[in-house]
Amino acid sequence: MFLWGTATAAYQIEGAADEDGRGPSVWDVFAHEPGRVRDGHTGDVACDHYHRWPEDVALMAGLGVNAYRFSVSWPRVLPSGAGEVNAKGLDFYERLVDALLEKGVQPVPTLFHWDLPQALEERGGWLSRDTAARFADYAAVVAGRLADRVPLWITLNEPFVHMAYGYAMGVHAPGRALLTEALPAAHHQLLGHGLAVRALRAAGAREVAITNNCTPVRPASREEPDLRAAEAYDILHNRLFLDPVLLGAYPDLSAYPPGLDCVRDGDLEVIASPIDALGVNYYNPTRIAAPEAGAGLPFADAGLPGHPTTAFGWPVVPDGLRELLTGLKARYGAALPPIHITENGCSQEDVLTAGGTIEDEGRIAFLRDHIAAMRRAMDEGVDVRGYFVWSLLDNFEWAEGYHQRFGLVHVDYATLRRTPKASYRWYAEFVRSQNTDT
Ligand code: GBH
Repeated sequence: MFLWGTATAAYQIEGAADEDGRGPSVWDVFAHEPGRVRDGHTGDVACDHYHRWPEDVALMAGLGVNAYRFSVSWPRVLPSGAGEVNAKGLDFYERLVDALLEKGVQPVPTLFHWDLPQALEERGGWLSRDTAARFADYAAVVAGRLADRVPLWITLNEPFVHMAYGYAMGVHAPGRALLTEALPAAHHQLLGHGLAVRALRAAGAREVAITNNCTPVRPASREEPDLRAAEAYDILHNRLFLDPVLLGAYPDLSAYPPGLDCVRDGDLEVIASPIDALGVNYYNPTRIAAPEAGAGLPFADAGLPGHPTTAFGWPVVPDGLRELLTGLKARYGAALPPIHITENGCSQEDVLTAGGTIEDEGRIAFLRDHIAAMRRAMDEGVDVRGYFVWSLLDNFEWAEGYHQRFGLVHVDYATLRRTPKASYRWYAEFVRSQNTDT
């Protein structure tokens, strides 16, 4: 059964930041620091999904999707990251999972979508090797409760973005700007992934995956410096997070001291623990040029002109999804597991019309064209098993606060009222038209 779904993440929708024993995460702390998030927005309330989840499950039932990717808030389950389990936190996810299953929606939980418990950040966060072990313990706790009902687990969401935005550039929590010295945050996340795969299996998990955001990389020109920069970006963005998982080896990082001198004997075997699927989040291709002299990074983003853009300014290049998927197959061959597109979508400035509707025709075209591109890759032999729209709801878009709207459902943040957009009706009709076995 091909999974047609939607996706969300805990900090972006749940709110209820201080309720029922939840501990603080790095995002609570970061968002409350002045100047970090646009207009000082925080996830304190977000979409209030923690209270309104029955309404959100009903919205999914109305959509007719057969899968929902959400994330589990680590500090809701383990308020200080390790040790004492908060029963009310686990109960919340159990109620959600049961309600989804009752509506025929397969629950696909992601265990880490960037909201590290603050207590672990204070012990070094992902720069510390210990966090990897704590992640596996947490995975075991959640799977101990839910493994019998969950068909597919995702360990990490986009470890590249968490490393790059959170540890290298400091524009996401925990706000560190270490440039290439952020690389240990890659290794420790990947080690945490591998240890979690083993913990999940031991707890009886059915299928396990990791979600990476992958991007096709295009050099800005055929000149040698641009080609070299594009290769560096491909290594740091794509291969750093896929080669060790699928091939058991890191790409050559000797050009980025201190590189990965934190890797210990045996780590790569753990990281390469077999997975059942690969989650791929696709937004757009990236065009890369040589950096300016003295820049802290070995590449520069050259922008990708000549395409329409989303409200975020990201280029809309549907065929990039086909290019990405066929490129993964060419690179990894038999080592590439079946793929789920775990996120794809766009932000738009969706406004309520006087009649109370939202006519997001641009989003409909975006989804239709990307699904068609995915199909072309499948026709070229790529094994894709699922597609999840980002996102079910408008939500807290990290450093952009509530300014970017990605939802199939509009959220009025003053009243928290949900209004399905035209794209919701389009996706509902589309999903219904699909054979369950396509
Ligand atoms: C995902 O990250 C996250 O998983 C999710 O939480 C988030 O809400 C969603 O996407 C939307 O942002 O500079 O024009 O080349 C996406 C990571 C990183 C993808 C930046 C697009 C660059 C666009 N993104 N990237 S551009």
